[in-house]
Amino acid sequence: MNSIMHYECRKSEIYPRTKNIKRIFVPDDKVCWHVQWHEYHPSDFTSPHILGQNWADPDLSVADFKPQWNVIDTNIDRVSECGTYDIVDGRPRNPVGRTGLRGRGALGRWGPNKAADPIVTRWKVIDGKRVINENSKKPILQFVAIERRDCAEWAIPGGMVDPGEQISSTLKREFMEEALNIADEIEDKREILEAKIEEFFSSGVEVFRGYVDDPRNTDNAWIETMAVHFHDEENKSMGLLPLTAGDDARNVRWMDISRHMKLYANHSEFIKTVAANIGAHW
Ligand code: RP5
Repeated sequence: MNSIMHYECRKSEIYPRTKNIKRIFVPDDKVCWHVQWHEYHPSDFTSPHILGQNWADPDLSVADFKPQWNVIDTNIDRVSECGTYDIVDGRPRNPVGRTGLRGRGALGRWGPNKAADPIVTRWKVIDGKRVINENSKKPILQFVAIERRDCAEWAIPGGMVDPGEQISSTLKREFMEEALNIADEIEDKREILEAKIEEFFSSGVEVFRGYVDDPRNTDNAWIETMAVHFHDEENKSMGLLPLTAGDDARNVRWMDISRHMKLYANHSEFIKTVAANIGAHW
């Protein structure tokens, strides 16, 4: 029995980034596949914008597309952190349960879609002193948050792992694209930034690995991530870099960490772990 639950994919009737693709409402007690629900016949939707993309799987009807499930399939990681997932009617089945929609939705891969989330933190400092929260008496930590262009929600600047890419590279690449807008920098400055990131990202602490409660998840495709924490204790490296939003981010900033943050998907759970690990205010 799987103890993970998903909520975000059941909150809204309309599928993200569509006008009229509707999910069936799935109550909590019907999420689990083992609970019988004979009337469950959700729509089947795969966004046209992913068809034919080289970063996405072909349709399962394509004759020479023969994915190997639950293994590293050539250079695509189709292994789930949730354990072995079932293949039903030729399609991977979401290991957490029903989502109210079949197909891949807006996700590129059938089954697990692997992402990486870099959590970059520094202490909040004013006039050279760490700011302490008066209730918890703990210092306030800040992390680099981006405002996602697709839904205007604040999030960790994560992204999808490219085929064959090391997760350590995805973490750096996504951070540089979304929080530093490295693509728009002139070559000299880009090289300096890359060197700084290389050094700063050389020591990270994994805080989460597994299923993301992402609103795009469907019955046949879902996001799994590895979230890694990188901390600038003395506010001397990353803490000083000017942030510039780029790529899928329309804004970027240092955000004070607390239980009141409203973040995309279940990103606040990852940040909560970071705060607990480091003894920061939550
Ligand atoms: C979330 O979506 C992951 O945790 C990651 O932050 C992000 C990856 O998707 P894109 O930002 O590439 O759309 O589920």
